Amino acid sequence: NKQVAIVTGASRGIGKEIAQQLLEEEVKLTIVGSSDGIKETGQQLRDLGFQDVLAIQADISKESDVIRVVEETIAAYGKIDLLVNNAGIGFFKSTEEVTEEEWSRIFEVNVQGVFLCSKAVLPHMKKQKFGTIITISSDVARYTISNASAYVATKYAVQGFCGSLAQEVREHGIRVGTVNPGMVDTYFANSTQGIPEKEDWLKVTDIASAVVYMASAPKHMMIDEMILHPFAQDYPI
Ligand code: NJP
Repeated sequence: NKQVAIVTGASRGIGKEIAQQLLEEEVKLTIVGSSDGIKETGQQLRDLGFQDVLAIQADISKESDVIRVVEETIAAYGKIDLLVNNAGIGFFKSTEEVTEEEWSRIFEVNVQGVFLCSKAVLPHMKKQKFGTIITISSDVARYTISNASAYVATKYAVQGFCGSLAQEVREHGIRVGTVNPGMVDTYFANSTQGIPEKEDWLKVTDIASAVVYMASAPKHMMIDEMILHPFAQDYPI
């Protein structure tokens, strides 16, 4: 009886590695991305020999898209045991430079997306009295940084949402936790993965391993939060 998971934002970066590591654990998977790059990633994973990969192009900030993802997952695999809310966007600029559209969009994807995906899987997890929801938030939800007020605000919101949801659904056997990384070498905020400047940063494999550990914790154990930093990163404690 293989586990079934949905991973959002799996076209590239952290989400793609989470997808691969879950497949290595024999999890049946739906991967989600808003660009058609998600189809390519799905094909790459199948080319590695993983058969149970359903790649769906969907924008997690739109409820109709999210419902389609959940319906197609149920049609393919019959249940949902794990949701990994990984998709997220970010930009670094002064508060004065942030436009109203940029502010709205970052909240739509980072906060509303987490809400919509979590809401959509809950009935299926409640029915089987088991499920795990893991959200990739950020270490910036634990302190603050400059020139990222919009991004930081979304991650504080995510933290509040997940903590509250965790209490709400505990009686249904559903665990809700967050993985909060510092700087990770990905394509985040229009960056490029694998450039020499980011040699000391966390790697996508570090975050994916944390997610797999959290997801595979025995049912009697709850991991609320994992905070991971590059050893080289200076951060306030
Ligand atoms: O970023 P990136 P990461 N609907 O840009 C997808 C958090 N984090 O892996 O839509 C559905 O390489 C996009 O795919 P596509 C961060 O906040 C990071 O670093 O097809 N999917 C791509 O696969 C975020 O929550 C750092 O273009 C959507 C993926 O999201 C998570 O880590 C530090 C979407 C983004 O891949 C993963 O980000 C930290 C939508 N509307 C937290 N919009 C860090 N990298 O330093 C985007 O503390 N995607």
